Amino acid sequence: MEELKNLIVKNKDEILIVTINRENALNALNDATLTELGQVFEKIDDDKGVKGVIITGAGDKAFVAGADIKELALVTEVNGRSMAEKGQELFGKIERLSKPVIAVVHGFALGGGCELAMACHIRIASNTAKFGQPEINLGIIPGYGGTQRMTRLVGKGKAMELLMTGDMIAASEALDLRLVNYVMDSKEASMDKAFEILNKIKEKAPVAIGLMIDSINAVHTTGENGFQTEANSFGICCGTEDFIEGTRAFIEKRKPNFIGE
Ligand code: CO8
Repeated sequence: MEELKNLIVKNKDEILIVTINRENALNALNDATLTELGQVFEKIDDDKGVKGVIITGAGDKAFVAGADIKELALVTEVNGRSMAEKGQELFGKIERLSKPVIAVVHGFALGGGCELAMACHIRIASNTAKFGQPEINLGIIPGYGGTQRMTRLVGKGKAMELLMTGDMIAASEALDLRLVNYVMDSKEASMDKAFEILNKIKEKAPVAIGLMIDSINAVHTTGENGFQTEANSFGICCGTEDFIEGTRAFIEKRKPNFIGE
C-alpha cells in the first residue's frame, strides 16, 4: 500500500480505526482520500487480524463535511457520472464488508460525509453531530448513494424533506429518525460505545457475521438500479449553470443565485 496522506489507520485490539485526517478542510473527501479508503478497505476482508472497523474524522469540528467542493467545482457533465460511480463503488464495498463497520460521528457529517456514515453498518453520534445532505445548495443532488441510503434509513417522506431543503439536523433528531443508533455525551464516549459493540461481535462466529451482513443488505438488492439513476442524474446536474454558480458561491463565501439552467 502507498503511504497514506489523508488517513490515519491504527489497529487496536483487532479493531481497525480509520480516521479521515484533513482537519483544515473539515475532513472533506477529495479524490486522493477516496483512493486511500479504497486501498484500506480492499485488504480488510482477508485480514484475519481485523475483526471490525471504526471510521471517524480528525479534530473536534467534523466527521466529514462532504466531497471536497474545491475539486467538485471542476467536475463536468462529462465526468460527473463516473466520479459519482467511483464513490458509490467504494461506499458499496464498505457496506458489503464481511466485518462490522461503525461510523463514530462528531460535528459535521454533511453530503458525502453523511453518505459515508450511512454506508457503515452502525452509526454512533456524539451530541455535537450534525447531519445533512446540502448538495441542493450547490445545485446538485447527492452522488455517493445518499438518495438511496437516506430513504432506506429514514423513509421516503423525511428523505424528500431533508434532501430538498438541504437542512442540517442535530444528533437528537437523527436518533429520532433512526439515522443513528446511539447519541453519546462526547467523542470519547462514542468511541467507547463502538468498542463495546465491536468487542461483543468479535466473539461471534466470523462466517455467520459475514453472512448476516449479506443477508441484511439483501433486503435492499431490488433497489440497486436506484444508484445508477442517482449517478446519471448527478452527471446531468454537473452540466448546469446552477452547479457552476453553486460551487463558485461556496468558494467565494456568498449566497448562490440560481437561474434554473
Ligand atoms: N470541501 C472543501 N472544503 C471545505 C468543505 C468541503 N466540503 N467544507 C468545509 N471546507 C473548508 C472551508 O472552505 C474552510 O476552508 P478555508 O479556511 O480555507 O476557507 C474550512 O474548511 C473551514 O470551513 P468553514 O470556514 O466554512 O467553517 P464553518 O464553521 O463556518 O462552516 C460548514 C462549517 C457549515 C460545514 C461549512 O464549511 C460548509 O457548509 N461546508 C460545505 C458542506 C457541504 O456543502 N457539503 C456537501 C458537499 S457536496 C457533496 O458532498 C457531494 C457528494 C457526491 C459527490 C459525487 C462526485 C464528485
